[in-house]
Amino acid sequence: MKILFVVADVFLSEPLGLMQLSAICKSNGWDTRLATIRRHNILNIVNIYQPDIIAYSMMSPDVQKFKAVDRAILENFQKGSAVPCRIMGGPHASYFPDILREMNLDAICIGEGDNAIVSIIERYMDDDDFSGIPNVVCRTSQDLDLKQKELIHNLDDLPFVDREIIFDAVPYYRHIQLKSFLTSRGCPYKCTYCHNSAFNKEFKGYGLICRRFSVDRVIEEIKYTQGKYPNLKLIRFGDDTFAHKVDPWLEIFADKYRKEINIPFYCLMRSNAFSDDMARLLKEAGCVSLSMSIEHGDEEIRNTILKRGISNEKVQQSFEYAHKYGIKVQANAMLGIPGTTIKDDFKTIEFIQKQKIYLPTIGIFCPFPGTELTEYAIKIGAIDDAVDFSSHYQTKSLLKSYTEHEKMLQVNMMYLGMFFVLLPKWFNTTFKLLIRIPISKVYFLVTKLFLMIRFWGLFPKMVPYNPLVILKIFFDSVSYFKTKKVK
Ligand code: B12
Ligand code: SF4
Repeated sequence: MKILFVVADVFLSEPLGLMQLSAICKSNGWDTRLATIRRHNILNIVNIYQPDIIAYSMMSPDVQKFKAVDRAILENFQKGSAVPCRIMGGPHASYFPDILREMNLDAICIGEGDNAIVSIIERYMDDDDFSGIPNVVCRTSQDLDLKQKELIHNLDDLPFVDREIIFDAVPYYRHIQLKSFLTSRGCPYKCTYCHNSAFNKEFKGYGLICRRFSVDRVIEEIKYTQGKYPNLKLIRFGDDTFAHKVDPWLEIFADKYRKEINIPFYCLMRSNAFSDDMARLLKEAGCVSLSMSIEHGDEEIRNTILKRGISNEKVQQSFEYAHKYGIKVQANAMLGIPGTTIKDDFKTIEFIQKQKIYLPTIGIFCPFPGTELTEYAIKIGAIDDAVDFSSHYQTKSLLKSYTEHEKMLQVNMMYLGMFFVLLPKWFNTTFKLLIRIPISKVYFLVTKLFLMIRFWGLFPKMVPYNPLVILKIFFDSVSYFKTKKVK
């Protein structure tokens, strides 16, 4: 049984969900391979590899790219032999199940696919229908609602993720000294722009939403990875929120990690959980950098429209703790929130400026399907029901509530803001003048260069001192950013 996974791209941060699925398939004795739309000629790979199953893992901004690839595959097979079984999982299928019909797929997976993929393949091998499999909607389903749902109850039962599938697809990644791990699944918060609130509603009543691997299981996987890839110099914990409070799990983990692993790490945190004690514990364990989002500079907007539940004071304090313990922080913020104005965007820029942030990253809100904020944007008439969010990433706002001039200002604010917020306040007049000049493409280039340099600091030791690998990463980054068109 041959399974070809297809993703839009892999770029420095590994797709852990897919790597988990690949490990599960391999542990069942099935062969897997990965192809990326940006890097590979998918049609060639399909023709050479001859997969039984094509398993798409897709995010919403990539819908058009996947549809084009899928069309090409179908046309290719119409000329010859039987079409492989085509299934899809990941965020888009989970929150926009209409994709099943739009692409006429055999099945889609909503939510976790660890058991679903095994059942799909087994049924396929038995020439059986996919109906009734938990978390799966298939071509013959009457409607797109999930009838059977499940969550993975014991994460420790999962095999270690398959890293080889990435290295086979993008060989130079083998030399990257950063590797990602998960210590948990699920997030209890209700941020309206995030998929988690929708996920939590869908799977409420099917077991614990927030689950952790045991400390020993996490340590064991890292040791195994270290043994297999001795160039492991930096760890990225990809959990949505690495820790919610200083609890026994975290204390035991911090202690064991420091004693048995002792590799610097990066993780994602939330300001409300980042107390002095938390900062000290993480620092002692080896945390060198983290991501902690601000999202909006106005407390009211942050807590009513975005439902972050974090005061300005708490945000400020958390950055001070990070600073106190020498942890570098990357902080995300969003412009163009539905129901707000361009003046509110300026508030965000000014608020970020007051914080001690190593790498501020700014984006423009994109109405992804299935989220509460998208529903709100439709309700207040800021977008139509059928907004085309595809290919929208770091491009101008899709909201009707802004004029074209305001959208241009936002794009420039997003690009230039990332480094202007690090300058003293008296640069603000220059900033306000510069964002009025319609040269977004120039600002885009300047920002990307700045980001590349700062990422280097945020992820120390990620890149080996090997000129060939450094060049490869540089050109790969340029090629990656070229695909992010400025609209
Ligand atoms: C790490 C991460 C990244 C990494 C790695 C991406 C990756 N492919 O994993 C990077 C930094 C590259 C990234 C980039 C982006 N990301 Co991102 N990312 C995440 C994050 C935080 C964690 C992903 C993860 O590891 N999850 C844990 C694993 C275990 O779960 P999983 O990946 O979902 O996989 C499971 C299921 O989905 C399913 N499954 C997945 N694929 C398949 C395929 C088949 C066939 C089957 C049966 C099942 C199946 O089974 C898996 C195991 O249970 C998620 C939030 C989240 N918690 O999911 C956002 C998230 C996926 N990202 C998101 C977005 C929007 C982006 C960006 C577009 C930029 C942005 N900031 O807005 C970019 C563009 C990516 C691109 N096209 O290149 C959105 C997607 C929303 C949507 N509707 O598509 C999410 C959900 C966050 C959010 N805003 O709510 N991201
Ligand atoms: S804290 Fe992060 S992952 Fe959790 S719901 Fe909010 S945005 Fe999503």
